[in-house]
Amino acid sequence: MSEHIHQPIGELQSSYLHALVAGSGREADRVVTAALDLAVTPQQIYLDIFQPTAYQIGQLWQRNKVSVAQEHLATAIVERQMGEMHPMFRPKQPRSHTMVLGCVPDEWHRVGLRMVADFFEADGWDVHYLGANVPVKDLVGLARESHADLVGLSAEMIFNVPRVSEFVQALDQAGLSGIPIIAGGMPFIVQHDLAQALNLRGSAPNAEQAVRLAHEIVGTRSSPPSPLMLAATVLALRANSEKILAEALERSQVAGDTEIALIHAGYQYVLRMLDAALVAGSPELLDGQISWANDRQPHDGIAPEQLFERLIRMADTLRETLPSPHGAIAASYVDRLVAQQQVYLAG
Ligand code: B12
Repeated sequence: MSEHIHQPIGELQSSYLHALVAGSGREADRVVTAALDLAVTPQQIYLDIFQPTAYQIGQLWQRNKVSVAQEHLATAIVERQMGEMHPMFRPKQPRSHTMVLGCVPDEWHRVGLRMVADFFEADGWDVHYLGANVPVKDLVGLARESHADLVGLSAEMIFNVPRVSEFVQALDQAGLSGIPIIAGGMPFIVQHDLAQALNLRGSAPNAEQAVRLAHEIVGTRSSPPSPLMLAATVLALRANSEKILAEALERSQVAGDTEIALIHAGYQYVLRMLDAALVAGSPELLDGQISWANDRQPHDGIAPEQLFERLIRMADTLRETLPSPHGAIAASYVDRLVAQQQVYLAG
């Protein structure tokens, strides 16, 4: 680590380009590890290492200096690493906002949109990322079903700009014109007023600015869920408690956690506490549980690190098992415990 300590991000980026051109996933991993060791944030790794490198690979391909195979391999490495880094984009605070993200039909460049998705997740949004080449009617359908607060479209190729207009019209025809739409991709970077011309709420040249734009559009406050919504979340939690328990246990087993009876009892306890806190509409009600658990659980053979991992697993299970937005609301209560346990571990 010390030999890298003065290494500026530009140097890491050129090492990364070198690794990708050589098609070496292992070398690319070493660059990411070095960056993380230097406390470069995952967000900076995306924007200052992955994104410019992808652009350079494009230029090299354009000039016939790298082959299609090299470009495909490079992109596959970036996408693999993004998948591995995804847990680092864990939300710090929930927002109970939902967004749907998709590339327009015949748009195959999905890496940029996936970055946007991770940035929104870190910002606490409930994100539905659909990837490349999404049929207009299906994107509209999901926007309706998920009660999306925002839709984000990606169009990298100029010839796909008309598909953006088609989506705007389709959303309008479905009676959903109230859902704001933002977009991104090369045409929006080149032509700043394109979003306006297409009747969109805006565009952004990168994932960080996309989140900033979204805040301007839907507001920055993380408004707490209404009492009615909380009541519906409690019902969803109760109706799905067995499923949640089974899923969380399975995830624990897959992760190599073997003390199943103990974990089962622990998760049951968490769900009961969560139920109570949701009924009260008060995540603060759970706060004392963390110091209690850290005092008590070592006597049951459970280390603070294990508690941390298990809470994360429960939060993820809630988020992914309960229907939207109940998953996000319930998970946000457990996320609060995860954050407190993180502080406990650090201190
Ligand atoms: C990888 C790649 C591919 C891969 C994509 C695979 C995948 N899984 O995504 C494949 C092989 C499919 C491909 C195909 C093609 N490609 Co290509 N490709 C690239 C390359 C090298 C990298 C793309 C990338 O990953 N960029 C990195 C991301 C992070 O950057 P980004 O997309 O700009 O995203 C950021 C912002 O734009 C913004 N953003 C993006 N989406 C959104 C959405 C919202 C809502 C918001 C707010 C913001 C936002 O935020 C993102 C994150 O910060 C680019 C080079 C380049 N300049 O991008 C060429 C490039 C885009 N491709 C190009 C070409 C020509 C093609 C093909 C036509 C080639 C061919 N003959 O088949 C096809 C077209 C396919 C199609 N119909 O879509 C050209 C386009 C040139 C031009 N004048 O438009 C480029 C620029 C290469 C070049 N220099 O010549 N390509």
